[in-house]
Amino acid sequence: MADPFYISTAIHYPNGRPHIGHAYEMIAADAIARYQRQHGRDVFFQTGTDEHGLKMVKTARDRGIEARELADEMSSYFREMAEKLDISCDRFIRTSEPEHYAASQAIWQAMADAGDLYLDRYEGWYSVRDEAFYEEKELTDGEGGKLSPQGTPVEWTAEETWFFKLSKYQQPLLDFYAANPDFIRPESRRNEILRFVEGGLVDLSVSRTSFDWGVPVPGSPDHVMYVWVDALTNYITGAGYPDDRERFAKYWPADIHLIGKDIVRFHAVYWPAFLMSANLPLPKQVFGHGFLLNRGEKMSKSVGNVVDPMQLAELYGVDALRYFLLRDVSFGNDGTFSDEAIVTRANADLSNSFGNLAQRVLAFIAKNCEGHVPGGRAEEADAALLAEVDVACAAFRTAFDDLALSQGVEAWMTGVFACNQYIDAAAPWALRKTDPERMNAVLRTLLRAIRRLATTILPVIPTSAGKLLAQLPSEDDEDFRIAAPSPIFPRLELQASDA
Ligand code: ME8
Repeated sequence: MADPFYISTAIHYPNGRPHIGHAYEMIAADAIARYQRQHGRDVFFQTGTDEHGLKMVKTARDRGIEARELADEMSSYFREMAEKLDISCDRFIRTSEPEHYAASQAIWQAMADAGDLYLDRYEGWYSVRDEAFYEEKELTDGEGGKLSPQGTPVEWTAEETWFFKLSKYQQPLLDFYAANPDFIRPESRRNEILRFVEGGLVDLSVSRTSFDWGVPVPGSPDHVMYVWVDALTNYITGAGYPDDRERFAKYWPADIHLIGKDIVRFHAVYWPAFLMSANLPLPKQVFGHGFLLNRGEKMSKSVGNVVDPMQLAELYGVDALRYFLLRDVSFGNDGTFSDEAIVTRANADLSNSFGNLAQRVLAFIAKNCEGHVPGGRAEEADAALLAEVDVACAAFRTAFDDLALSQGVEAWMTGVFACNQYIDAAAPWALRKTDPERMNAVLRTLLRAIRRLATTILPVIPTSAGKLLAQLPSEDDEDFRIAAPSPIFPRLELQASDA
């Protein structure tokens, strides 16, 4: 039976439309999921929307609608975006689903049974934008008042709430990080979390009474769960917790929680502590990717530089956008984007290099060989090229196994360059009259190389690599006929997006 592989993205707040950061995270997770599927893993890939909490309540109130209505409307845009960007998720979860309420109440009950929840009064700072509690020592003074470490405003809150005994898990967490050095990646995020936990953990307020848009706390009808408790639980809801034991045993613990760098604390501190308390296995890895910057600038509604990923996909094509994001952003670090950068990268790599290579070879065979190339006379250069392509494809796989996505794509390009050098040196068009036997071998070699390269890059650009593969013969097909190719990687012109 295939080895299971569970990957999740963060679930996104549907308090507004999706932005390019959301798209980036889904695309990265999708490339990993597709890659693992291609290599035989039984993949479960989950994404979705995080619909509770004060931020949703306040946004809905400002629009004069109910939180549920806001969630229904906005969640549908996230789902549409996932479809548009070819995100191959197996489940799009919404935290407003009844099944998720049941899972959240079950983990709550397990934490209560462990003696880790107690009722007390909370007084402290809360950031609605981050949906996070902060200690006084973490705050800085801003113009309009105190600011969280993320630079968002905080407000003083005081209410009766349930507390989770987070302090009890300080040492177990430190022991766990020490025993599992790859639990938090990349290294910089791991260090950040180690410092935070070593600094001491205070118990966490995990319920709210001032609004009712959330999962009801079992046995406490006036309380709803703190949004992060139910949000994090989405990962096990999707894996079948608590009732579908077979499914849960298969997919849990998750292999990768892919999230952005701003929410590593929730995933690498709170979540494992909740799971330890409920006596459930911990995820294998939390990977905190970097942030996308618009021409080097942080995106924000007030600056007005928030970019609609659907518009970019519309202007440049889904695969050009996917390719750019995975190739140009060093995975784990921040990265910057602009219309020019997308167009330059897609034209250089996809249109001029890979696309042009495939187009030249296929068009030549369709036109001059009636679509069919017999065996021909092989030379050393042919095996040398295929070996180079295989090295490039193996380097792609090694990098993808290690989540070094941009390095993987870069390594793949070395295979494309090798083909372009080979075709220029072998010049099959010149051989047509002088040495057709040799020409045939060269074309065959190129068909093989292009096929291997297209197969390797499928997880990154699934539609266009799929279209190309559909035009190529499989390696052992002797009856193939190549038709005049339709161009797959058009040259892009710079457009005026909002970026
Ligand atoms: O944090 N570049 O939701 P969210 C790259 N609901 N990634 C970005 C980004 C940017 N500019 N801006 C945001 C939440 N992200 C919670 C998660 S999970 C149980 C609950 C990433 O909609 C961000 O880091 O604010 C996060 O991983 C994801 O987008 C959703 O952010």
